[in-house]
Amino acid sequence: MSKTVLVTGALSGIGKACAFKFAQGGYNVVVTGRRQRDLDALLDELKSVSAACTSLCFDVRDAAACRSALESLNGEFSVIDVLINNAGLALGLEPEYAGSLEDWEIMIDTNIKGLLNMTRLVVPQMVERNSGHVINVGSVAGDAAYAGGNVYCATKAAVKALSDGLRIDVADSAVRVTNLKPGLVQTNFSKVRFHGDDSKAATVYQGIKPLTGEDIAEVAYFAAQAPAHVQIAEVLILATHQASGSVIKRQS
Ligand code: NDP
Ligand code: 8X3
Repeated sequence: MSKTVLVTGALSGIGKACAFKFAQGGYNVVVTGRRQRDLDALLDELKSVSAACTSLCFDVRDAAACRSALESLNGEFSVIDVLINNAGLALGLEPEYAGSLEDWEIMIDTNIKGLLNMTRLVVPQMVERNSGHVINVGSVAGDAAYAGGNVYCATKAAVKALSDGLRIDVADSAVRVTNLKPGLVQTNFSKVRFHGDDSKAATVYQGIKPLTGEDIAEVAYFAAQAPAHVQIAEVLILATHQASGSVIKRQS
């Protein structure tokens, strides 16, 4: 019987690439996002790869919406074997003393509390079944702060702590926990960070070949497909000319 993966924030970037990679690998796929019309279009695309896919429309910050969306799953989608906590964002790159309180709240509510909402709802069944895999999308930003990264970096450091904590809490079961820590990945990420400013977003990837969502999906899939006794606990994935969150060698 095919396994089922649920990917949050699957409408673009890393999440979308994961949805396709797991569909190609024969998984039943549950994609989640915030716009039903876009989810319908994504399902049309995914159905050319895998017949077994469905969508859930909700905001990961809304705990009640997360719950009712998950409760609506049935048939081959009702048992989630792999949860990919991917939905997340950065907003702003201002110094910590000058940032936007609203941006901070959105990042904390999405990147930390949204991930917790999903973990709290999905993992009890995994523990009960003694089987399952949680793949959290953290970041190199969680390893060390970089200029202007402050709150975003803190949320990704929290993803590391929550991944490590969960791994301890499920260690007496066969549930596995992976923290993926990408560096520069060219997605909508920077456009969102700069509130829709395309030209500012483009400068982030100037002079360096960035990673793609597909590069990260390959690693997520590798972790999920590892033999049951192998737990890929954490992976740092950087572009070749990136050495850390703040050391990036650009060609002029
Ligand atoms: P994208 O902006 O392309 O994708 C982010 C996805 O998350 C979108 O589909 C977005 O949906 C969704 N999302 C955001 N907020 C919510 C919410 N409240 N509820 C539901 N869905 C939401 O960027 P990436 O693919 O790059 O980002 C995916 C993850 O990867 C994030 O956690 C990010 O922090 C992390 N990451 C990204 C890196 C990069 O360089 N790109 C590097 C390291 C980590 P919507 O369109 O509705 O906003
Ligand atoms: C996204 C990567 O370095 O822009 O998490 O923070 S970075």
